Amino acid sequence: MTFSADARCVALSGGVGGAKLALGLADVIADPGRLTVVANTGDDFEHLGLRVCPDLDTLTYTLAGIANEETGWGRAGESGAFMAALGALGGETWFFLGDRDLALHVERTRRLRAGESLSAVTSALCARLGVPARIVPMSDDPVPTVVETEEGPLAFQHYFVRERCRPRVTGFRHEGAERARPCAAFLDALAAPDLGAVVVCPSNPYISIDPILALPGVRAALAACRAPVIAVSPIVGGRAVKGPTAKMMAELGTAPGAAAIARHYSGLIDGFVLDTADRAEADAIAAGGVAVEVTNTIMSARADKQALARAVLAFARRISASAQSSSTA
Ligand code: FO1
Repeated sequence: MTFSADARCVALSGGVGGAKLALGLADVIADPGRLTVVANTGDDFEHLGLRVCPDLDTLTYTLAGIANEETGWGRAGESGAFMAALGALGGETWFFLGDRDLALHVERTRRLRAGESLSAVTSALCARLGVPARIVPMSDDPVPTVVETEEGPLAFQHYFVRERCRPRVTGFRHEGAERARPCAAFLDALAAPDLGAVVVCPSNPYISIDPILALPGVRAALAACRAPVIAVSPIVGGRAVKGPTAKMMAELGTAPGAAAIARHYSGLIDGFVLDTADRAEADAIAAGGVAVEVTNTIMSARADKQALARAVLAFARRISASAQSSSTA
């Protein structure tokens, strides 16, 4: 299917960087209801008795227009009375839960305990917050990421927030992935006959995208889908736009760069988008057999997010058109 005005789009995403492109896609797609954003849930954890789903929530707040633009996570206009009161009682305060954000964790936890699935709760809360696109957790089953470090294994948020990504990484485990089932809405979106593009957002490949790819059947569904699969590089000029991607690559023995990200996704993607700053890497990536698009990938303003989304969808259209013309030649 060529990406036409009424085509569907699936985006695979982690938190902050991915949410920026998801917002751009929701803005430029003719009907944002035809955009399905699949969120990594490997970062999820139980904290203070609550179910916290950071990437799902970053996507929800961003697409609802209520995200904290400075941190990228949490809500705008947030206050910290609960955290301050908890700290005064000697409670755990290493993971900041703002007063408004807390409401989401309390309500989600209540509904999960009452027997609703994570996807049902997410869909209901997104509707309440006015999210125009469909946000789907990768799975209703828990698949917590464990970061293997030189200091031993660490639960994801202990590595990321409590230890501030300091320990040297040696690998990752996606616990329970082999038994988990991808959400039905995720697989249905990939199987849609009018799917025009699958976008792998500029998220950390190891901790945001690999957990999604680790679910049984996902790689096969991506290979079988009718649309081109396009990844956007989270690395610009050898550095991560945000977060520890470059640090992790270096610790795992891979020189951080756009070409290394393209190699990471080899066999999965049809197209790769890299930043103009990395133009010199384009030929090497194309030699690996994927189509390449060079454009500005830094998304500071809303217009940058929309411009990148338009470029990605136009790229998908070109890849589909050239596949169609070579199959009819
Ligand atoms: N990241 C931090 O660096 N420090 C925090 O205290 C923190 C709290 C937090 C609360 C809710 C939420 O949805 C996200 C939060 N994050 C925080 C971000 C988050 O843990 C990470 O950015 C992601 O897991 C990585 O994608």
